[in-house]
Formats: sequence, structure tokens, C-alpha cells
Amino acid sequence: MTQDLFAEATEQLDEGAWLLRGLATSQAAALVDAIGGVTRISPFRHLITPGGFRMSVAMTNCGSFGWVSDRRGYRYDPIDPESGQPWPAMPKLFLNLATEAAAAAGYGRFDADVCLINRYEPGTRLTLHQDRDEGDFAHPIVSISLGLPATFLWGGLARGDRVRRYPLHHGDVVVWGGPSRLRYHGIAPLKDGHHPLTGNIRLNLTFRRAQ
Ligand code: MD3
Ligand code: FE
Repeated sequence: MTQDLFAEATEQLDEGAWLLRGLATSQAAALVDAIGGVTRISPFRHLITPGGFRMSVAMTNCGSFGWVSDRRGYRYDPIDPESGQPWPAMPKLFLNLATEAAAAAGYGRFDADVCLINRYEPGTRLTLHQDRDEGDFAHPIVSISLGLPATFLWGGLARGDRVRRYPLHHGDVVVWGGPSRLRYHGIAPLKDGHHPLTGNIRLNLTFRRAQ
């Protein structure tokens, strides 16, 4: 059997969390191209946490808002603080894919106003955290993985809860909502490798409704 037979298989990771394996694979090259268009206007940067640490993940955004962190805290900002300009518009391709994925997981009418773009190099990690800067947790989050694979860390509603590990591959799309929306999660340090489309990089798009 070939992988293609499973290209659009849907797996339930948890209550409200659905893995749509390979849903973005056929559009991966166009997605990477569009990321290049965003980063020409708002380049990847390493944000500083409120505690003063430089994040190892490099980030940028597109859409009506962008997620930013600095010494003052975390927030969604309509202006890129580095350019002083609005974030680049969300490409139609991004929005269509996010809406389609949310609908496939049972979340109708998801209208993302932010796409946070994360860039991982070998060794980059994202420590366990909750995403709780959004206005209404009834909206799900949609994530698309591109390039090198990663180990997704999936915890509970308290930081100390047991953590499960799931591999995320190029083209995988995950929709997180309902009882899974406020779970702790993270990414284990990225292993070295080579991907034909991205080289030694993993890219992750997370679509959110900030307001
Ligand atoms: C589950 N990003 O940007 S995507 C993040 O792969 C983030 O770059 C990781 O965590 C990455 O905040 C994981 C999957 C993800 C994103 C947001 C979630 C899972 C989530 C919010 C709530 C629950
Ligand atoms: Fe997160």
C-alpha cells in the first residue's frame, strides 16, 4: 500500500483534536512560496519573552493581527512592531485551507484573522505552553506542518499533567478545539535532517481567531 491511500485519513488525537494527515501535501510548494512573500515584508524574528529570554523559534505573522511577545507581555497586535506597518495580508490559499480543515473536523465557519508562522532549525524547541491570548476559546486553532518532521508534545490542562508524543510530518494538518483548546502543548527539539522543499527547516502555520 502506498502513503497516498492514507493521504486524507482523519485521526482523532483527543476530544476536539483531529489530525488530517497529508491534507496540505499537494499545496505545500505553494504554501512555502506564499510564506516567502510574507517574510519579504515581515521577516522572521526571534521574539523576547516577558521574562527576557530569546525564543529559539523564529516567528512572523500575516492577517489582520499578529502574535507578538516582548518585555511588556504577549498580545495580538495589528501592527508589526519591527516594520511599523500592518502585517502582510493573509494569502487566500492560507485562508481557504484553514477553513476547509476546520470544517473537516466539524468546526464550521472558522474565519481566521491571524496566521502565526513558526520556523524551526535543528535544535529549536517550543516549551510546554497554553494558547490563551485569543478573545474566544470557542474558536479552534488550525496548524499546518511543512518540511522536517517534529515531535508534538501533548499535555493536559495543568502544566504537570502527563505528556504524550505525536510525530507531525510534512503536509499534516491538525485542528484543535473544544475540550482540547486549552491543553498544554509544545515541540521537542528538532532533529537534524533534510527535506526536499525546505532543506533543514520545519515551518508551522497556526491559524487563529484573535478577536
Ligand atoms: C493545541 N506551535 O504556535 S502547532 C504555537 O508546531 C504552537 O509550531 C506548535 O504551539 C508548532 O502556539 C504546535 C499545534 C498547536 C497549536 C496551537 C494549539 C496545537 C495547539 C493551541 C491549543 C491546543
Ligand atoms: Fe501553541
